[in-house]
Amino acid sequence: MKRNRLLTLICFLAGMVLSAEAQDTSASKGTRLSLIPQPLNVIEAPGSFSLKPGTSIVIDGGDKELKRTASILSAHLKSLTGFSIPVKTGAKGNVITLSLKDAPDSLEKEGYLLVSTPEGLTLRANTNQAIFYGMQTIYQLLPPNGELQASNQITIPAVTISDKPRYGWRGMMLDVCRHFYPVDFVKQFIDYLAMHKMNNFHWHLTDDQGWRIEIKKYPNLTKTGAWREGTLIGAYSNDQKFDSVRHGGFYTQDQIREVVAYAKERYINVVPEIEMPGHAVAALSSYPELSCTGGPFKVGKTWGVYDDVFCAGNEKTFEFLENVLTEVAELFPSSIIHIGGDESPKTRWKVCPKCQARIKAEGLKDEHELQSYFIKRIEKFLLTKNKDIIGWDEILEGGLAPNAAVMSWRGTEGGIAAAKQHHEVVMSPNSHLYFDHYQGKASGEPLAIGGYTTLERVYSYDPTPAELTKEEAKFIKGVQANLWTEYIPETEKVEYMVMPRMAALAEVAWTQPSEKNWEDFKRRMEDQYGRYDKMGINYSKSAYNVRQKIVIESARSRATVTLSTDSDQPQIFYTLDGSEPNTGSKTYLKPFDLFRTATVKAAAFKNGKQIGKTSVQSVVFDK
Ligand code: TNX
Repeated sequence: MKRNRLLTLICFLAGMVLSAEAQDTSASKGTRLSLIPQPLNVIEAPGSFSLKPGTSIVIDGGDKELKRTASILSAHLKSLTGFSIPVKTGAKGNVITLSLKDAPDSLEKEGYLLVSTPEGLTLRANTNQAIFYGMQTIYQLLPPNGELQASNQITIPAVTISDKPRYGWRGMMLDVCRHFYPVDFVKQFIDYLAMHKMNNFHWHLTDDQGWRIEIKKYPNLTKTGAWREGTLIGAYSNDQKFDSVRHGGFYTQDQIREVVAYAKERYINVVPEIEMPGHAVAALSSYPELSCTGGPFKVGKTWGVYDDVFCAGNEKTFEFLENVLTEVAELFPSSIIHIGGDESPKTRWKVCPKCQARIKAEGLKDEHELQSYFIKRIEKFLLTKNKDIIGWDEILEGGLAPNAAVMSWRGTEGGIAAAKQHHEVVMSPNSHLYFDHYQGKASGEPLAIGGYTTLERVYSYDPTPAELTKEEAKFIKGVQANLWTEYIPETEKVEYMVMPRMAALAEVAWTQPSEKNWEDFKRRMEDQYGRYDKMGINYSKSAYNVRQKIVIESARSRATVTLSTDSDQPQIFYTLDGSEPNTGSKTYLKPFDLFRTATVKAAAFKNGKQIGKTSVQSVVFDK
């Protein structure tokens, strides 16, 4: 009888998962929840589940991984409540149940079902990975502030959540070559991915300015290639100046294994990137015989694209790369390896006798086909190691390797072309997902490479291009953002550039378009900022900066000013006389008109305190 009731409930909930589009759960007024990414289906109910002394976590017996997840949950809840919530394999009373049994098939591999009632809280899924995601949701159901310790009870609102992700590849790339970050920070970065329900960490390990992975067979890669004698000061310009501070570092193979294991415990796959044939100056400084000219070379001190690349005519290049990739394939369990392929000038190849001989011998049309030959050969080798390849969209030029997946960065065209050819695609266009770009007006931001990618712009991105048919769209495996680190020397700045845009990315990657809602996202972000605060993350507060849109109508000698932010219902105050705005200044309620020269200074306030930077815009009326 009891079991029948359970089955009925499960069938009902399974139906709920499938009929997600019919429900409108987002932006529900009066909600007590602030979940990021927004789940597929949320039904709130009155009442709540209470964590109190005597509460326990019950798991299925015999599953070690489930036990580990339950212990993490237990430790987290203890840190909040002060009392212990033990993990058991059977208990009655006030319990949190984590179970891999009886979860609806419709949840697939990464979906979970969470039911919180005054009687208990139950989390079900088909895999431990999905239980882990459900646990992230439980964390977000807890009050985000620090007042928990005071009471002897914490409540979790009564709610039924059935959830699963939109895409199977939800990731972020971190470039550790332009600037090197210690292992502990890499782990922290992985923690950030995990809390946002992401599952791929793309680790950009080799580039012109540094080789960052120990390769036993080629010690010079890290003896020479991991260090540069200085770094460009300030922004890239024609008149470059360098500091003379030796910069570098690398990860030993033990450290790599440690990071991979750490990520695995958080259900994150680590995709290593070994760049070829371009972005290879650090490798060529270590082994100049692998170039077309023979060198010598120095590890890059400036940014951009270097002409010296691996020689495609030299058999030694392939021997070297195959040996490197053999060690890489052993270190990383990932079924896919990133081989770069971007920004590889053909300057040297055009005049290199060996490269030209190869073009002739292989019957290739030009240097683009030579690059295609290069990548195909590497793909063939990696298939012997049971690894597929993914490369930047330049690998389309001269013909895609038969099994290659494409990472579309120069907009979405490469991704669209690859999907049409039935190759798998990960979207990471620089138009929306380059977190090295400015997230606010440059004058109010630390130095960045360029661009203008606000929180709202990230949020607005849809990884599945409208141009694709339903069949072709299946090849869009997912989405990731990239953090290139030319201008990011410190880990604090990594956090600043990545957060909170990672929250918007998480929702782009996880949430179905029907459940996305920018207005509601801004509301939920207020609690997310609280979570970041508690974790001590140096996130950017640029979403609180006021944007000024000024539309000039010359015929009427009128300028209309619209003020906005990327935050929830900001209180905006402004002045027109050049003075600093404060809570006594004019309150912004709606767009207003100017008829004479003015300097608009505006800022957002919360509880009487300024929360964003003051934005300044002058409007000059000239007779
Ligand atoms: C292009 S995106 C690059 C990187 C730079 C980045 C800066 C890509 C595949 N290549 O080497 O760091 O632009 O935004």
